[in-house]
Amino acid sequence: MFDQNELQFEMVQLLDENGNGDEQELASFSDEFLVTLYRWMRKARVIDERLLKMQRQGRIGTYAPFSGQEAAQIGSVMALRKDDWIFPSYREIAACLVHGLPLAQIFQYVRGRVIGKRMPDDLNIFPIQIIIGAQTLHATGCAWATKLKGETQVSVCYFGDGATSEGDFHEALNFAAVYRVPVIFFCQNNHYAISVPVHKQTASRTIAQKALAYGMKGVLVDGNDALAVYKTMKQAVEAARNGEGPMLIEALTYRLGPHTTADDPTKYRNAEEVEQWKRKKDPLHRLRVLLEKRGLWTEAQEEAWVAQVNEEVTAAYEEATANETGSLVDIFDYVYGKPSKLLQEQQQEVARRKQRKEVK
Ligand SMILES: Cc1ncc(C[n+]2csc(CCOP(=O)(O)OP(=O)(O)O)c2C)c(N)n1
Repeated sequence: MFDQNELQFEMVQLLDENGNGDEQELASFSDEFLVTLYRWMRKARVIDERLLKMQRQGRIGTYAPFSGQEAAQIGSVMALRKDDWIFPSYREIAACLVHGLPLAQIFQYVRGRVIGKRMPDDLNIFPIQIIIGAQTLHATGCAWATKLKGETQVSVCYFGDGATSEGDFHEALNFAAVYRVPVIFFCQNNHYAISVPVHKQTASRTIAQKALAYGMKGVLVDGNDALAVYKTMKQAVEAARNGEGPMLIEALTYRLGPHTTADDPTKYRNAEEVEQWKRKKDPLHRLRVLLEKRGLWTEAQEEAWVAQVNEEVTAAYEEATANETGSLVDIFDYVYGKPSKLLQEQQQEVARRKQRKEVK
């Protein structure tokens, strides 16, 4: 009889909470790589904090912050080739930036501009997905197409723990494994689907173990350890490129902020839990300690880098908002190919309000 308690998924970790790890293993990462990785993570944190403030100032719309998840997103994207495909959800802003999406376009997205969802042709990034889990199927489909065409790109699908409760997730994994397509399912288990804790989403001890039932490899990795994420992803991508089929990676992490700017996390999480993750497990702190030990980073460099990123953010915002055109009336054009009667009526109502200068 199968006993799920016998299933032991050890968590891959290279760097502990104090920036220590197996010396030989850590020595395999070059100074240059570590600095680039840290600079991206610090940059992403600054951008996230600025976006949160800008939402409070009314400059952008509802926003889903990713602070706490930088190691999972950046560590994983850095293991990819530029032409590999990524399938982000609304929380994967850092992943998109590292894969090449300009910051000005992120502003267009968070300001609700249609162009914000239209990915540049030279980037292999699918439009940011809001429907939970839907991108798992798109990723499987894309990977299947790649395989049929004899191309070598790998598809990487990002989603949260909540998405694993959706039917799409199970269909996507099943199909991907049966057809051995080159796709990596990368779950950022940040412990909550809005207010619902992960233990109410699944009775499995881990999300990684779900892979076994589909006949693919599953790995549980410390998602706040950027080096462990990078190494795990590198192995998964190489295996997929070599025709070994899909893999499910569960990166255990924590969202430090609210689900979005529209909710209050104090209603469903206790302060002590959040403090623990903030103080002890911050992914930036852990990597920075290692950098400092190697003499690669100082407080002065940190300050200069933060100041530079802040300037970049301001410039990107100004670029994105300089020539904004369009009106609220236009959004109805993009809901269906052929608009329904109800939508047409709503559009006309908004147009009337626009004439009365009640909306833009
Ligand atoms: C199909 C679908 N159902 C419900 C929602 C509403 N919704 C938005 S975010 C969210 C929770 C998602 O949690 P998770 O998958 O863990 O991702 P996270 O937000 O933590 O990154 C839900 C239920 C949605 N967007 N799509």
